[in-house]
Amino acid sequence: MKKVSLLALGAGFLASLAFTPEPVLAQESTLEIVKNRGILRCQVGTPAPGFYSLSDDGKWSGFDVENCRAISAAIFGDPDKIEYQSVTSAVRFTAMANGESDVLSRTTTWTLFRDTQLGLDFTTVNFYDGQGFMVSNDLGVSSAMELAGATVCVLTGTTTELNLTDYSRTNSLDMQPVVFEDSNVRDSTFFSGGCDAVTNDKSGLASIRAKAPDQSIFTILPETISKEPLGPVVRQNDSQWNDIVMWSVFAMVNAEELGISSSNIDEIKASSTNPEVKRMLGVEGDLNKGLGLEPEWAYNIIKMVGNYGENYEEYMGAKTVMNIPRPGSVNDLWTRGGLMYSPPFR
Ligand SMILES: N[C@@H](CCC(=O)N[C@@H](CS)C(=O)NCC(=O)O)C(=O)O
Repeated sequence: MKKVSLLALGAGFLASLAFTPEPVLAQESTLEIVKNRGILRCQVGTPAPGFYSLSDDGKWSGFDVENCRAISAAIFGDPDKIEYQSVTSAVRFTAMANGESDVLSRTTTWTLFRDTQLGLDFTTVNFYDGQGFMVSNDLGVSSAMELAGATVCVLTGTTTELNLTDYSRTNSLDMQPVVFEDSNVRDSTFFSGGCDAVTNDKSGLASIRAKAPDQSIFTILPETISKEPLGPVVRQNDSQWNDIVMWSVFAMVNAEELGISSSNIDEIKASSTNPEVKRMLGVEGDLNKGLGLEPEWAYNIIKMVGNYGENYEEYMGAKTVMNIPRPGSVNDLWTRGGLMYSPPFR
């Protein structure tokens, strides 16, 4: 009896396959979910100057926020169809894995473990960084190697925490981690002398210092103890969504390389004879098709959000509180000796 019903089930299943011409997707794609919702859920961190700041009237801005806005512009032709989700570093990957966030754009380092064991995919790098230490000038040290036995404020769930342990062990420094989940508490503890040093990505240290009541009393030490390639993250096994996020960043980088900015884009769109420019801005060809977006997706990003260099200068550059000069750095364009490089728009 049992055998028969199983066979019947099998036959029914085969029959249903025979009458189902289209392959059925196991689950809705992130693009469909986002389009149907009409809002992109973009995860940022606890407010940190430069990367993701929150104004008194509830507006987010910053270098990583511009990735969220670029993705929104690419999908909706509107950079502000976004629900920002601000969670601590410690729970950021859980909020991605359980489907709460569509994308994570928040100073997150691409590592092998994170890329392969958390159900996530790293898309690309939008800021190359490395970890350092910051101390109060009063401490009188000029090198991390002088921090033997020092207490060091550090955020949990970060590569920072792991690198600190590695560095201390490698150099027999016996550093004493003082671990926090909330970056505000880490920062206020450091400012009030609760730790000898604070450690983070060097851009993160600039961001912490920007929050200090008196910035002049702190120094970032010269050592860079790790590689921290930072970039947006998506859930794995959604290749089209991965492509949308990745190519949204590339559109900003490639625009800079081609000399297209938010202010000159309309003029260039109307007059350029460069085929790559025409393809990228949706004047010619159908590069948008595979992404499932409108032909103007990249035009909208550049027009509404700007190119990579514009955003760098606005949030990270020498004229900002972050004061991380770009010329000749790893975050400059490859054509000027840096690592920012977009694959071709063809
Ligand atoms: N890049 C590291 C560290 C990330 C990190 O600590 N970011 C700093 C940037 S200022 C921070 O304090 N973020 C606030 C937060 O994570 O809530 C990682 O991916 O683990």
